[in-house]
Amino acid sequence: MRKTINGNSLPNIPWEEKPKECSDVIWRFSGNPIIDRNPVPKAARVYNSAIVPYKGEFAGVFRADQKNGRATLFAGFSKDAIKINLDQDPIEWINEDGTPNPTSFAYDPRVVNIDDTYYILWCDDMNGPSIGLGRTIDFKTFIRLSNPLMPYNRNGVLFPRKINGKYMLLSRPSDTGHTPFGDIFISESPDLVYWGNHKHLMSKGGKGWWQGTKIGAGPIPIETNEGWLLFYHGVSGTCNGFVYSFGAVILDLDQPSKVLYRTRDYLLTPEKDYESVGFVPNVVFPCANLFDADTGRIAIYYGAADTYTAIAFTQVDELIQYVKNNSEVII
Ligand code: BMA
Repeated sequence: MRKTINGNSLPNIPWEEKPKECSDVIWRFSGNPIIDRNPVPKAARVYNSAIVPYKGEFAGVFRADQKNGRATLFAGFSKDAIKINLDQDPIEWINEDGTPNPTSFAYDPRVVNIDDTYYILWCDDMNGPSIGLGRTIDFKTFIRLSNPLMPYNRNGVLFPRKINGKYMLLSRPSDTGHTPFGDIFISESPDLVYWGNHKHLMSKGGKGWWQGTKIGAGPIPIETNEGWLLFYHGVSGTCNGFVYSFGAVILDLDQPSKVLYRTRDYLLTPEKDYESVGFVPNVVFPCANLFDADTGRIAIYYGAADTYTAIAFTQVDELIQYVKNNSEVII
């Protein structure tokens, strides 16, 4: 039988079958949250983080807010992608020539493996929020590259391969604060240095109030035979502040600037205590997914309440069917 996901088999990703009483297409890991407060002395809260397969096990780049409140990135390793061994100290970024090039703040990392290199994108400080880009091959030495786009911008997500000979980048132009607006755009580059052919990809809003204020790309898109499957967060404004939920969209494989299907309703919204109580209540913010092409299992890693790291599961065929059947495409 033809597999739906075009990717590697990864039978060792975390997985739990859907509970019998669950009628949703996404369900939470019973061991959530997987990272509690203060996991190492310098990290107070670890959330909105990225994990990838690495040498038969897993490695990642984790957002940790330190005890001075500043957001920083830490590397971490894991045998099972559940128990994370976080480094004791933040990543020390260097330039290509080895000179130090520290970040003043860094948050919401995404990591993508292209050929032998792992590229990291994060929200960087370039006289205000912008998209940072760096690379590593071993999660020990981290090299900073030039910022792909002008500030102000957040939620940079790179596709896992070139499409029609170009690297493709999703982003969400923003402001310097907590940004009360925002759509997703797509840009392309031949070399990860020069970016252009910028296009608007999708708007906030539609019937779904859950995504009425702003949206932003989440984990690295998954290549399926129905298109690129991308989880994204959607934000609604309430009397009590923003609420972050997430949904999914399917983009055309050869022309990813074309939206084929998009969830009308959220897939996951803050409901559990670890999602609705914390440093910033009512936030689920996905930044990574692990998947097994053989079984179609997907484990989504999301930050909860800007305090914890959690996992949710879905199965690709069931999810794609759901998105197609419950779609509202808002360009
Ligand atoms: C966004 C980002 C995320 C955070 C969210 C909720 O602007 O800063 O890191 O999870 O706000 O506070």
